[in-house]
Amino acid sequence: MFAPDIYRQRRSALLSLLSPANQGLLLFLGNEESPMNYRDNVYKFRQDSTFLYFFGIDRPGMNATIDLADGSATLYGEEMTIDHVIWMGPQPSLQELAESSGGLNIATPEALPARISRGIGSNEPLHYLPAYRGDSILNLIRWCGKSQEALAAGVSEAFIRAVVALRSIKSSEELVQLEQACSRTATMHITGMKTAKPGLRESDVMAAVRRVPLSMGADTSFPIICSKRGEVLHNHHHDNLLRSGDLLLLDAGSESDLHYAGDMTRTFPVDATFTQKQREIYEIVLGGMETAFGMIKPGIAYRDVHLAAARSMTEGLQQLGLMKGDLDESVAAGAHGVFFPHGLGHMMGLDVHDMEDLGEKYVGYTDEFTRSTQLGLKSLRLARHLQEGFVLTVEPGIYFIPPLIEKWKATDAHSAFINYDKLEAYYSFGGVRIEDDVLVTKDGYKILGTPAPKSVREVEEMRQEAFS
Ligand SMILES: [Mn+2]
Repeated sequence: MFAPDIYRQRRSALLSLLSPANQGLLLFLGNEESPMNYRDNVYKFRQDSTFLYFFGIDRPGMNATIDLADGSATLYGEEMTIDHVIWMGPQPSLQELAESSGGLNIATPEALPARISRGIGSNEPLHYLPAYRGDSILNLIRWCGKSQEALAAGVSEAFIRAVVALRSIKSSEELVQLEQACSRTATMHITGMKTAKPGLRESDVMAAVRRVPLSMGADTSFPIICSKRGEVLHNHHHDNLLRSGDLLLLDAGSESDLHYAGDMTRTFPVDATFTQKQREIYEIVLGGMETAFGMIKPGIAYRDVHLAAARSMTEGLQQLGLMKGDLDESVAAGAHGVFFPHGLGHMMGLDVHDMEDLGEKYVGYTDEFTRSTQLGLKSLRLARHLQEGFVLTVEPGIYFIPPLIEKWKATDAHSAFINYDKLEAYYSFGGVRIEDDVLVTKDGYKILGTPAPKSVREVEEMRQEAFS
């Protein structure tokens, strides 16, 4: 945990954003253990990130409230009994947890539904965030006596906006965690580059990469994507055999000690060097990334950065003869979407897609931006103007997705901008994505974590190590 003062300060910052304009009770739902196949055989526990942010208590079965009337904060949980101690060893008491969290009242789990129903009885507003786990939703239904639909409609927008405002700006102690997560993440990618070779399976590389955070007492921040079919954007299968001539896409990240995320992608040849075709596409993606870096600073809309990266990659694809026509018209029409069907990046923090549970329309979009329906732009999770202290990903990519190309080709979609007859030669190419994590600074940006090879030369040099 951070020092107790940090949590106290975060709660008082939240209070000053919400009161006195709002009255009532703020409810923070912690996460429960989650069963895999029977109750006691559970997935790895992951605490809710907003709960971690305001309370830091990394234990299942905890909930908390803050009373807007007097600012009092209460932790609800079960005290450890001798039965718990037999199975889990000595654990901190509720009182100790409350003190390490900067001072909280403590109460039994049963006191929470009693407190909520007392509030409902006196028409006190209950402020809660969108629930995303089945047991949290069931608890809310039981405690509030409302349907799931009514509860989903009744989430507190003021609460969401205040949490997003605080969690969006990373403090110095959070940046230490994010640097740690990103450095571990860089080590995962270097390990992947040192491991892959023809004859191994994707799962061999995935296991070597996964070992990095595990050996540091942490775990991944999301399921690893390690695939020679890079054009399948979220491919979680690892059963392909790596062969000479393949390109391997690795999208993986570690958590820090306090569960902050890293999220990087590297794409490299299964051989020691890129083929000419691979290098050409790789350089175009890298150019898109450099274009994006050149623009990142406070005040710029990330939607404009996304479009500039798309323009840079469209220009590269035109030079290669895969695209054609007027550059600006092509970008405006979204013709590049067939190659780059996702967004340039997303916010990152305690969650790899930071605060996605609270709603992208509050996190990545502000009232000035509406979501586009264009392929690619519609998947952009971050459009808003950047501020100093934001942490976000930059992740351009170019993919050759035969079913998508065939679908567009069949209707002559954007045929003024795409040379469909040249694309068949790329149907087995796969895809290239390159991703780094950056902090928006006062006048620019800073890449987080220790460096991982990225230029063609750096990647090929690191790949030599797999063969030596
Ligand atoms: Mn990402």
